[in-house]
Amino acid sequence: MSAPDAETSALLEKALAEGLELIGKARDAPSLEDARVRSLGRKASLARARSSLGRMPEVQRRSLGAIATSVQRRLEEAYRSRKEAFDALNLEKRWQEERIDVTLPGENPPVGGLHPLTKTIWEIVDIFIGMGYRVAEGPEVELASYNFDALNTPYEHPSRSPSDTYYMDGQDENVLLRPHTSPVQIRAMETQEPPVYIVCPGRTYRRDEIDATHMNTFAQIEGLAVDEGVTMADLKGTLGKFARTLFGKDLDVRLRPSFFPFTEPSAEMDVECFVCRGNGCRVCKQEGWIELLGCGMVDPFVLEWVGYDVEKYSGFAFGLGAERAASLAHGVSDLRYFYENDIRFLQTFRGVS
Ligand code: 2U9
Repeated sequence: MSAPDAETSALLEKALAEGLELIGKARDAPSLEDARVRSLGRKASLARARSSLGRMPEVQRRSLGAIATSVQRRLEEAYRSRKEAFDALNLEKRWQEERIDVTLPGENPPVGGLHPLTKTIWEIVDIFIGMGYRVAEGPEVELASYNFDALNTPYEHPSRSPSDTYYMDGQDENVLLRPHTSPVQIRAMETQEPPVYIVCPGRTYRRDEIDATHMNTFAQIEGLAVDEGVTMADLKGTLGKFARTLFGKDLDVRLRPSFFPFTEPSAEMDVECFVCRGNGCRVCKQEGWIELLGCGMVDPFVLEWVGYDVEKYSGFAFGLGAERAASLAHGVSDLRYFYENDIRFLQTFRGVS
């Protein structure tokens, strides 16, 4: 063996011994990678030995080349088996760290619900649907004629005053935010002949100082029944049935005379206090009765305005504030709670119908 052959052969032996030692000593994945670079990389002894092969005669190149290949294979094999061991170890570690108990109960995502006011409105509307009524809706921005003139409230009437109603700029007091849902009934009557049995829930607006019992934006539920031969007895029977369905089936109701421009006669309907049954308590302010709604027989002026035959048809109408109904039903002392969107308040109604 010539001198360069002996040198290369020694280099290969050294490459194998050092490589196996480096790989064997590696204690984790980074040090194994370091060992791989140092024993199998471009600057390793093995690579240097290989490069010297090119300068040798064919015979030596073949025999030393075979040795170099076998050194390379043994190093690669040593590297591979060590790497597999580390990978398995790493997998075990990750499995320990990332293991989850699929039998644990899941987290309940927060579930939304209907606003208490919406629930009350739907509950009230539902009672009337059960009695054969249909829901009618209309615009919140209305014409003064539908809000007032059609409802027997002429131009001089104080309820038209710009100071207590929201008029639209530049509309010469002809367009405003509706202060009641009554124009919805006017529009409904304009498009159909009796019989009319409708309930009209919706947002309404009045210029009011906000306090525990007043809002400038609130919700009303009004209703209208027009047919042949409708009387005050129908009004009392229908609205009494409604009040008892909402507050308690054995409760008494009473009508007290009142006044509205669009009904004649007009009345307020009280329901016996569902807390004290008429004895007097904090809820009914010692009255024994709770004021629930306003109502009356539709003034013939209103029926005539929409072109109905007042000799043939008569009707009754009613109106109530949704916030007041909801506050009574749920014992809420201040109407403002319904509009503050305080999640703590709203959450107390979860699941309550
Ligand atoms: C037409 C004819 C008549 C609707 C009526 C009331 C009595 C009433 C108030 C209750 C509390 C308004 O929200 S509130 O401030 N409403 O007392 N509303 S009769 O009468 C009508 C409606 C439409 C065509």
